[in-house]
Parts: sequence; structure tokens; C-alpha cells
Amino acid sequence: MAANKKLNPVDVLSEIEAKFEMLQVLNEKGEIVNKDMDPKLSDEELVELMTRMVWTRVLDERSTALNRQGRLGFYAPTAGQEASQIASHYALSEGDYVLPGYRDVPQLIWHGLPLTKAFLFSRGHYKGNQFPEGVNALSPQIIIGAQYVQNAGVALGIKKRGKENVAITYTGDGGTSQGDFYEGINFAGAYNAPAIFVIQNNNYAISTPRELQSKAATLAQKAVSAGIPGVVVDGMDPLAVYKVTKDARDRAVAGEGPTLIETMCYRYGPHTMAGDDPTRYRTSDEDSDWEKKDPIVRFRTYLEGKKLWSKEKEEEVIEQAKADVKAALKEADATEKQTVTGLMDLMYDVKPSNLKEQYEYYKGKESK
Ligand SMILES: Cc1ncc(C[n+]2csc(CCOP(=O)(O)OP(=O)(O)O)c2C)c(N)n1
Repeated sequence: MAANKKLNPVDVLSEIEAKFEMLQVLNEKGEIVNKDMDPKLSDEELVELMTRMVWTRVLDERSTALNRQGRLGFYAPTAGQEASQIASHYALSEGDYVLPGYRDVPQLIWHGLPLTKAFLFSRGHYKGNQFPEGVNALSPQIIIGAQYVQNAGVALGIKKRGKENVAITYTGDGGTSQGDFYEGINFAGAYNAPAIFVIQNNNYAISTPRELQSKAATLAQKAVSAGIPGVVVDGMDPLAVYKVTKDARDRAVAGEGPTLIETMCYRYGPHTMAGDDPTRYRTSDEDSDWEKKDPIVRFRTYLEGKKLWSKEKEEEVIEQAKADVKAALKEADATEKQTVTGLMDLMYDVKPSNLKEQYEYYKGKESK
């Protein structure tokens, strides 16, 4: 009897995986290597994008130092991820919604959130979660992956209201292992909602390497399961990140549904300032290989070649960023302290009996 022919799904897989090649526009030397994909930003736009990335690098340096001095609370470093964060955000338009993860404070700031609010968020102050009218954004999500489901819902809301806007969300490589990740992209696909889903693949979920998160060769190919387009992009290349996000936005607004974007990037610092030690799970060779790909360095080279950037200009931006941090911190320091009773007052109109007892206890403590 002839043996049954065996299915060979691996053939399909390798065919799919081969299609998810990483897109690059600006290489490590600051040269345009893919003219067709150059988003052709104006000189002013190029300078603005660089300004935002440099400003954000300074914010990261200052936030890290302030955390070490005990002047900030929770902080997840961002250096190395500026192209992934800032260039993707730069592709958005007014009225778009941002649903960040805990590392995505820079996008919130450039979306209009006052820096003081970000500092208050870091300190766990409730006012850090009260956003001004017109800042279309949710608070940084701490629950890994949850923002993907929320993003699908916000995007569906945008669609139902007939707005020409999108909702964009960010997670890390680790976030793609969560059920919420799949639910989010599937729901948005099913409803053809104007959503953009970004995976910032910085290679580690705290200390767990990307290879242990999934057997998939790329994370962007997970889009296939949801029936939506996916793309892998050099996450250290601001022009490529801008290009894919802008294209995703155009598609979404044209009614063509969501896109999944995987940005290949690296965080130079620790996972958070709460105490992980990256030297225990990364080598210094790996660090320096990625530092050679730095988004600010390559963009600086490119802009200097076009006579659009100089040392003096960069110094100006650095000084401005430092002054902005100083002023925002002063304002945060002047904000009235959060108390336990104050928090209970805000949360409950009528307090449950067990809390009444605690309320009295803290009231006594706070009055001392
Ligand atoms: C549902 C859930 N599980 C676990 C955690 C604890 N946790 C905090 S950060 C993190 C790793 C996330 O890694 P990744 O998604 O790659 O994002 P990155 O921090 O690298 O930006 C984990 C497991 C959490 N916050 N939420």
C-alpha cells in the first residue's frame, strides 16, 4: 500500500517568513539606501524630527539621573528607541489617538502631554493620569499587552464616528506573547478599524531574550493570523519608521484597516530603574554593536550632509530640553502631595464601611 502523502506546513512558513524582510531607508552611515522608500520630508520636517529625538534623549538622561536621586519614581529608560518612538509618532496627524506602554512617555509628550504630568505619573500621583482636554491619549499601560485590545476599541470608535483619524499603540517583543496582543489585532482586523499596532522589538522582555518569546522568525508575521498587513522595519532608522507608519496611517484613514509594525531596536539602559542589571543578560559586545546603529548618530550625519544640522543647533536643543525638565520638575514639586484620604475622597462618593475605618486612621496620621 502506498504511504499517505504528508502535509508539509513548514514550506508555507518559510515562504511567509522570507517575505518579512527588514525595511531600511537610512543606513548606519547616514546614507539613503532605498530611494523609493524615502518619505521625502521637507527640510523643516527633518530638523523637527531630529530636534524631537535629541530632546527626548536628554529627557531620558535627566529622568534616569533624577530617579537615582530619588526625585522620580517609576521610570523605564528610552535611549536607543528614539527612532521607533518619535518617528512613528511624527507620522500621526491632529486628532489621532495614542495608547502607550510604560516606556512610551516620549510619544505622550510630543502628543501634547505637559512634562509635569509625566513626572507626576512617575511619582504615582493621580494628577499624572489626568490628561488635559484635547490630548487624545490613554495613560501608559502597565499590564503587558492590554493596550492592544484597548487600541482596537478606540479605533473602532473612531470608525463609528466617521473621523479621519487613527489609534496607534505600542508594545514590546514580550508583549506579543500575550493573549491580548492577538485579540487586539484580530478584533481590529475583523472590524477593519483604523488602528496601527507597533511592536518595539528591543530584543528583551526584561531579561528574557526575544528567541525565547516565540518560534516565529519575525513578530510582524503574526499579522498573517489576523489577516492584516505586517512589516518589519529598522527601528534605529527614523526615515524608515516614519515611512511605514505614514503608509499605515494612510491605509487606515482610507478604510483599508489596521497594520502591524515591528521595529527592530535596542534599549541601552536597564528595563526600568527598579533594579534589573542588564550586564547579567546582555554582553558589552551586543551593546556596542547596537550603539553603532544609533538613530541620532545616523540622522545627525545625514542632516549635517544636507547642511541642516550643526553642533551649535544640537547644543541649543540640549539646553532647551534641560530647561524644560527643570521647569516641569519645579511644577511637579509644587503640586500638593497625594494623601491616602485624598485618594479615597476621589475614588468614592460613598465609602464602603471597611474603608471608613481606614479613612479615619489615615486622617489622624496625616494631620500630625
Ligand atoms: C500582564 C503582565 N504580566 C507581567 C508583567 C510584568 N512585566 C513588566 S515589564 C515585562 C516585560 C515586557 O517586555 P516587552 O513587552 O518586550 O517590553 P519592553 O519592556 O522591552 O519595552 C513584564 C513581564 C506585567 N506588567 N503585566
